[in-house]
Amino acid sequence: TARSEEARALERARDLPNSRTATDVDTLRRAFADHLQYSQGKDEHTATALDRYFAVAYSVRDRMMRRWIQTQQAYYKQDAKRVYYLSLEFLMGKALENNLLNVGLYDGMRSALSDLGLDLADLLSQEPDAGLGNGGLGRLAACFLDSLATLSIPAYGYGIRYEFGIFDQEIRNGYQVERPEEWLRFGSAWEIPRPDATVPVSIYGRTEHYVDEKGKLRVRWVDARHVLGMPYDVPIAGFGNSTVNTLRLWRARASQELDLADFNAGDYLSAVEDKDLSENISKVLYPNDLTVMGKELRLQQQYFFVCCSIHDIVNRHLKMHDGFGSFPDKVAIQMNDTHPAIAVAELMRVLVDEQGLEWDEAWEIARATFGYTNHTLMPEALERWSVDLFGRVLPRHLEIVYEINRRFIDGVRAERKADDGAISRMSVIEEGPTKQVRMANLAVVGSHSVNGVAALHTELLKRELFRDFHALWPEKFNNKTNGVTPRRWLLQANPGLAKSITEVIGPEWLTDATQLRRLEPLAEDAGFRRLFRSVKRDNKARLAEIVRAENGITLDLDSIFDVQVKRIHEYKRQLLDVLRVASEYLRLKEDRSYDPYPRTYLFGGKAAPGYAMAKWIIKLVNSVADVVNHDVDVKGRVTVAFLRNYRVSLAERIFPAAEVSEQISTAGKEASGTGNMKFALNGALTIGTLDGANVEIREEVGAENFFLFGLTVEQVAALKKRGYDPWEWYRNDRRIKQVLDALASGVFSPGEPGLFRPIVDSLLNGGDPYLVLADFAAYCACQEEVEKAYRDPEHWTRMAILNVARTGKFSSDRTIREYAEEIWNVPPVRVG
Ligand code: B1H
Ligand code: IMP
Repeated sequence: TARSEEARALERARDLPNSRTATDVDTLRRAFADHLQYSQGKDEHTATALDRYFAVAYSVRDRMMRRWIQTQQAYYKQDAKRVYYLSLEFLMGKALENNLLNVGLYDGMRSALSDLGLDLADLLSQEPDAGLGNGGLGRLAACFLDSLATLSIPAYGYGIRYEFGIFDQEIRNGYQVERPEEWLRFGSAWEIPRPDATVPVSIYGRTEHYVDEKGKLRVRWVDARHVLGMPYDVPIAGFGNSTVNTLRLWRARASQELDLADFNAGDYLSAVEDKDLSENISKVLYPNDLTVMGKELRLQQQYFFVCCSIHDIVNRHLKMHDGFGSFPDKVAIQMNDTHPAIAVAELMRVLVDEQGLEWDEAWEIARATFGYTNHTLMPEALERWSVDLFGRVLPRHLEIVYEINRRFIDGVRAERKADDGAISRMSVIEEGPTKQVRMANLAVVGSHSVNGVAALHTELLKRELFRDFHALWPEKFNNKTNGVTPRRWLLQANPGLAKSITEVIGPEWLTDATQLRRLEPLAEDAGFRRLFRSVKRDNKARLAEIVRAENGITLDLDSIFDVQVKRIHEYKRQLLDVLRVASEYLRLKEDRSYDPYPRTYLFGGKAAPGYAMAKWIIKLVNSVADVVNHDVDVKGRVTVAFLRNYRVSLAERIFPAAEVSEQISTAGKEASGTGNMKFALNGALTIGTLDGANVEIREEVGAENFFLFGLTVEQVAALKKRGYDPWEWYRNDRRIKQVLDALASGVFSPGEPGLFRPIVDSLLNGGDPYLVLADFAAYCACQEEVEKAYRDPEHWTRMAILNVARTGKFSSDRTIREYAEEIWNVPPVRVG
């Protein structure tokens, strides 16, 4: 009752009319001044732009706090079912502008600052990107958080608070150089440490089987090393509602009491030195996109964040419920790829070893709770851990995985549901010279739902990677086509277009993107087309400023902005793009009458530091740029620029300025793509293959508003089966021969003739696994169609407007609604 008295008094105090957090312009200005003074300790003589940024950020954060607490209380009061999104990556980018827009403070804050002679945009640029992810998978998680909050779904993101996010990419002499990204150097305005909610984590050690007081056989994990997980909470505000959800990121801390106490007094200094070892777990994001690194530290990262998260989830549940009967009715856990798949074994360990449940009961709960999203069919991304390593780091989990597998296989055998071949393919343990734990199989066996991320991808999952599982459990498999948040990727990134849209169809599209369809008739409105073009031109000018500052290149705003930005990977075929650009250059040189429409080719993306071919591709783009941009014969008809350090905040400048979107992966390789959606939503036309979500984008926008080329999945398979010989294409296609010969002879590497041999070699002698040469001619022909279309600006603008109007399906709101209804069974909880 002392507590409830406090609760009532606190509530009364909180609910007093609070002038401190009012949202009128005068109060916002006062808040800014106060934070500059009281939080930053600065005055007008000493304040830096960064101080001013912090003052704005804290002013906004203050205005999110009430809603945050209210939201969390509403979830408790209603005993709501919650969704937990477990992901090793959250590629959030900057938060301030997004928060200003979502909570409706943007205009007010801008006025408040402009009265002080400050430009909000200057302050926004001070914030570092939170780059806690590699690419599409991590950014998808970030878009999902925005949609979850906007749809009022009780949700939590769980991940790692990496001290170093994705590296900062520099280009030196055309080569990628990686530098550590110290995004926390000046502290983050958005995270709140919660040391009180720290969780102990065990690793290593061994298991001990024993008989408990009731005579039951049980297992405990002993002689383990201990690490602590300290949570940092980040508020995630919905757009236009009062929901504020939580992104909880775990930081590894040395465990003082548990381990340091073991040292003798004389070892004090080395004990403190050893702190570093455990704190390494949350030090750095692994910078590989789509390739696993079988590193022990990576497994530690996976287990560390899963252990902390499961502990948190179970505790929150037990706070309101006795036991686990209702657990799956109150908890849904989604695994973002297999990186958190150890959660299946961890929940089993907690339920069986710690909570004393029977195996069968625990297993039913686990299966009903977990869902698994697969993001790729690429074999190099399939996670496998050697039984040896796995058992050393997680001895108890290895036993549990074996037990899960034994029961699974016994069940399938008993019911005669699969033959021996299928059983060995489905086994969670891969037999062979070195036994491996297959994380994808663990995730499938331990989940009630397995989904792919685009229609084509899901079909291929069912047909290929998970063929046997699909035959066994067809009902488990489903598709959830990816989406992107229209708040960040249209409203925030492209305010000019957003404003024009809202002026004609009203603001409903912001929370119901299908409303964009109402723009369709405007494609026939010459005035709207003019407006649309002028917005695009402004966006091109904004991007050109960046390119001038970064690359020292002046772009022609009348040229076609043709863009390929994404992680560098052979299957994404940046090579196809740059080889064609090089080929265009050679054609210009040999045929003085060739007069293509001026085009600017923009590239951007990071290569995994150990991915040699990807790094060669970056060097090639820069070398082609050097040669082409400086050749007077080209006369500005072809311009090439590689934009360094592609990241969320740069992407926000690029998509709105793009006119041609390059989505040219080898058919069957890109699970979905989400950049493709951001381009289309911003009125770029796609040149693309029938891959990933391109298929659905084309369906939505109409085949006549999409530039399709290239082999289909079936044709790729047929060609490979027949025996693909790239040399044939080399001999039979003059343009291919010409460009590869030029590359091999050093036309694009003056002074270093053999430099690009590795690229030529991988295409001709390495078998060209991604069929760059096989699709080259079709790609070139399609690019001619693009050019022809662009020469008719009215027609082009019509197509571009229809792309915007018809990409509403690719809002992550639609995606999340489908997850919530079809996988999680979680209804919204309205707050306030
Ligand atoms: C995607 C990854 C990925 N698929 C392993 N798989 C990683 C795999 O650090 N690792 O080990 C990191 C990332 N990322 C991407 O997911 C797909 O390639 C895209 O096509 C898709 O759009 C995106 C979101 O679903
Ligand atoms: P958590 O979700 O358990 O981390 O708690 C976060 C917030 O939920 C707290 O700050 C409270 O606002 C709210 N909350 C936690 N426990 C209770 C409760 O027992 N009743 C009502 N609200 C609660």
